[in-house]
Amino acid sequence: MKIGLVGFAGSGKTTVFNTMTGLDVPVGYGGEVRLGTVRVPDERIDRLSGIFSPKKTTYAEMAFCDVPGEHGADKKGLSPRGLQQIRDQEALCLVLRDFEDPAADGEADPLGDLESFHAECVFADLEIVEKRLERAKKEQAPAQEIAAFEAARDALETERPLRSVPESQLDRGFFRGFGLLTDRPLLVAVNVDESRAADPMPEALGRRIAELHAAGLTLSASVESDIAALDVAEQEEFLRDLGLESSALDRFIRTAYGLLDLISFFTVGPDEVRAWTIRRGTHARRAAGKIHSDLERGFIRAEVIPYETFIEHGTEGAVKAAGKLQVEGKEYVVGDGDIMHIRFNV
Ligand SMILES: Nc1nc2c(ncn2[C@@H]2O[C@H](COP(=O)(O)OP(=O)(O)OP(=O)(O)O)[C@@H](O)[C@H]2O)c(=O)[nH]1
Ligand SMILES: [Mg+2]
Repeated sequence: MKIGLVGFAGSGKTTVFNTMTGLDVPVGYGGEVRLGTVRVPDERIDRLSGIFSPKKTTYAEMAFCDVPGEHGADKKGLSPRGLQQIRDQEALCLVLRDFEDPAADGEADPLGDLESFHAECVFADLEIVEKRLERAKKEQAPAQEIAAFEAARDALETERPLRSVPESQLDRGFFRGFGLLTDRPLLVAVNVDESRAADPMPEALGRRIAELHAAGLTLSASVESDIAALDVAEQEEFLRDLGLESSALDRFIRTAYGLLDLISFFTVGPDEVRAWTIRRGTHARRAAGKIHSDLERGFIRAEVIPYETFIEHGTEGAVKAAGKLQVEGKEYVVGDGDIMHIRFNV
């Protein structure tokens, strides 16, 4: 599962990517598609680790892909190659330039860039959908299939992203594997100038992002990269001077994680406190299989303590004594932050 950092040339994608991954990919050059692993910050894991003092603490991870912008003549266009690189991503994080850069062509225009990117994606999707619709009609495909393509075409013709069309009006089963861009979850990161790092999201941009059924946030990539280079004590002072409460990068990563509909459950003990990643809606038995296939195969039951319940009582013993330990079967839908202990027999 990977999330692509996409956008036009020089918007700050690689700067964000380097800061998140700790890698050192050259900035300002376009370059190749790069994949990196990012630790998902989680205060709950910090806290559990403080309580259990385990030998090892393991955070959830997710993969980010740095997709270079296309430099050159048609600067706001996307070439077939560029489009393909974007289609390979499961969710999109559009980085918009909102800082002045003498090396870039023209003034920063984040709203204009958002519109251009959206228009490109709509156009690319429409081309695919129309072709499929034509073929479905020719081959006398079932009525539902034709209706699904027509619903998609109607949305796209009015420039609505497919992600805004509810499941009840669009049978997505017919679109699997087409790589439709406007159906991908979208996070819009407005990369603002250092001097505006603490400013809220400009209203017009925020409104448009909401209309596109996307998530949005502002950050200053260069500030984030400066923060990452400091030690913890210095970081706090630096943030305070800028009028920031916390690094935007953590929020960015967490939002991206949520965008993929991912949640974490935890295992705790003296050896390791660990976050495990699952899709929202996963059943206990499947979730157990994340830890080890034996746990899925020989699953008997899950002993579950929601994170908040654990914090309220302080220890596993106190939770049990209060009668709050949940004993759940294989069909239990695991919740975000559940502390799980799997009983199994193989
Ligand atoms: N002032 C300022 N400069 C930035 C910021 N973010 C990136 N830059 C600069 O903008 C230039 C382009 O940054 P990159 O991170 O390489 O941008 P990119 O989106 O990866 O560019 P391409 O991959 O070529 O599309 C570099 O010189 C960065 O140092 C920022 O928040 N503020
Ligand atoms: Mg780059």
